[in-house]
Amino acid sequence: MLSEDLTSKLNAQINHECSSVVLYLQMSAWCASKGYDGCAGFFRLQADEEKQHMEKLFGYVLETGGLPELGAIAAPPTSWTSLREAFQATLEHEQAVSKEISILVETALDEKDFSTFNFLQWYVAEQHEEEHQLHSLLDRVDMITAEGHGHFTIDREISRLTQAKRGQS
Ligand code: OFO
Repeated sequence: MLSEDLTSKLNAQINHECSSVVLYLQMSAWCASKGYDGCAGFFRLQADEEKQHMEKLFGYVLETGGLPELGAIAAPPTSWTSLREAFQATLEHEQAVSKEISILVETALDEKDFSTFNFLQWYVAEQHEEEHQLHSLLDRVDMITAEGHGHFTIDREISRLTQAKRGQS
């Protein structure tokens, strides 16, 4: 059985994952409206993955006798000044999610709830991978910008990366 505190923290995380879905869908829409179709595809895929993260948590709360509770989600920003700004915002968003996951892990450990601790390890690994991917993506964006090839090349690069990611899943 989940404690009341963990149930409420896991429910908060379900909502955070929903916020990620909404944010990345909006980013995808902004990219598409600018003609950055490669990046639009990348953010659509990110949104799909966040939905899976949300469903995993939803299922776990249910399985452990809790009641998943969905709350209000704040509207995301609708535009960014550049692709770099959108990717920087994505990295910062994921860093905030990593902190939320760490608090969950800490709570599970404090309560000696090893089942939840074990369940959360998947999220710890996922956050590591997402932050790593975004750091290397921002490095590529900076390299390309420095070389003066601009957004067209960035978009093509992101499109390749998205195809590779699709191939892995
Ligand atoms: Fe992007 O992360 Fe979910 O958990």
